[in-house]
Amino acid sequence: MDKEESLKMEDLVVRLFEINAIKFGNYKTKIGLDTPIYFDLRVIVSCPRLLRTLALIMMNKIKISKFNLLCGVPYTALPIASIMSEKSEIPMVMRRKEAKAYGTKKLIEGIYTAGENCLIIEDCVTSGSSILETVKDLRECQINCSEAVVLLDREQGGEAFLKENGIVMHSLLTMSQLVQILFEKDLITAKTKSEVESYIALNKIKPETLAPKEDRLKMSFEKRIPYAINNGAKKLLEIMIEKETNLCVAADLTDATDILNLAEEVGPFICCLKTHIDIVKDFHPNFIKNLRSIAQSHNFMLMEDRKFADIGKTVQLQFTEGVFGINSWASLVTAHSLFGESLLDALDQVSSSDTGVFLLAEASSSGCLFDDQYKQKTIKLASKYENLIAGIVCQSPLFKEHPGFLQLTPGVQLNSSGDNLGQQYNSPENVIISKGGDIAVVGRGITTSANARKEAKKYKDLLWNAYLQRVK
Ligand code: 6AU
Repeated sequence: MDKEESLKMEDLVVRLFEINAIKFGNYKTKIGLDTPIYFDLRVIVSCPRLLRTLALIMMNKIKISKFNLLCGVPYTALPIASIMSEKSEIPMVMRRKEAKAYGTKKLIEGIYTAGENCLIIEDCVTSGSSILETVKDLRECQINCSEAVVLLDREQGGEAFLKENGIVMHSLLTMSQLVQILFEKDLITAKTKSEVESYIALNKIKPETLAPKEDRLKMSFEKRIPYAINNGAKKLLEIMIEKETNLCVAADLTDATDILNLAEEVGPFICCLKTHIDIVKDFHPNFIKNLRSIAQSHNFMLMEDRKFADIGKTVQLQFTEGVFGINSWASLVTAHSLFGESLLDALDQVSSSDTGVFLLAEASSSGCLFDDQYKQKTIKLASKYENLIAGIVCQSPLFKEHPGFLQLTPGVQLNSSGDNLGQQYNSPENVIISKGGDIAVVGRGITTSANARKEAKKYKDLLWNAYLQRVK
């Protein structure tokens, strides 16, 4: 046994500190929390002996022989799992972070059979959500996962959250123990130690905000309300539940009176009326006044489909100024993610606390340029702005694990598969059940029908029944 293999826990902590795997300052965790202590074990691949020591200590923490598979949570824990596998001769499986777009599309690589018991290996646990993501994919392959061994428990709720999801976590160290050791070894000051301790005490993650992150598609709208951080999304969900409707009508008419008449007709059956205010020929502030009063009497929200896409300053002006003064009446607006954080910061600065933004991640139009990377980046961006973002405009279930966001899906019609300008339509059932839509946007399917009221009722019933079937 060499020097590293015989390390005690406190020596291990010191070695990790020396290689800069433990940092103090202002950092962000993977799930976006600010933290005065950051644990980054990736560097350990540069210290093979220490890596081996850690793997051996982790192996001794549990009775490894009861498992017939090992799986490290990608990526940091993969080398630790590899060494544990080599030492114990228990085979390993690997979870892909993204399914391959080609070939087998497998999420779990390696040889396994249904019913095998797999030990999960992870470096550091904050909420436990990374472990659960891995477990979810393993469980989909009928691999049993009920225990995880981890180096560091940040004591922020991960253990309880994992327990709720049927996983017992064995940790080598808690964050409090870690700072205590560093303090005793004179590597950090009493001030730093107490900063970390008060951070731990104040930053517990509530398990109920994490537990159902599994699949919004299976959750009822009632269950999703607590996850909606944005007030616009919250209000929309409340209206949807009260009126039993997930229909949004696109009032793409050019005459103000026609829009008001349409709003009166479809009002009882919708949760939201969507406008393109710049196509209205006879726009007048009175029109907005009347539209708002109809919205109030039938209890639906107004969404301006402005699709903001510009530098922050211009977007602010487009939102608040000009003849339309959008921010004074539309509590929901759409925006492209193309201009990134600066656009959302700009909107945030001039939004009321009830404004909700729907971010475009995909379009219904044929040949549009959104690629997979752009879609994923859009979801990531939205997750950083949970206060502002009410949902995502898209055509597929891109964000199953965000129950607080609503999926708004346009391109819905019963009697047509498209128009002559690239629009593509799906049926109401398809949009809700297969494509993941929470709210369907129907424009010409209703506005060009002889009886908008009757048609809106028909779409409302079909869409709501599809939703009920989805969550059943
Ligand atoms: O049902 P339609 O085709 O008459 O109208 C669909 C409405 C229009 C589009 O501007 C809008 O939905 N839309 C959007 C939105 C809402 O942003 C995105 C998209 O990908 N496709 C789409 O049609 O008002």
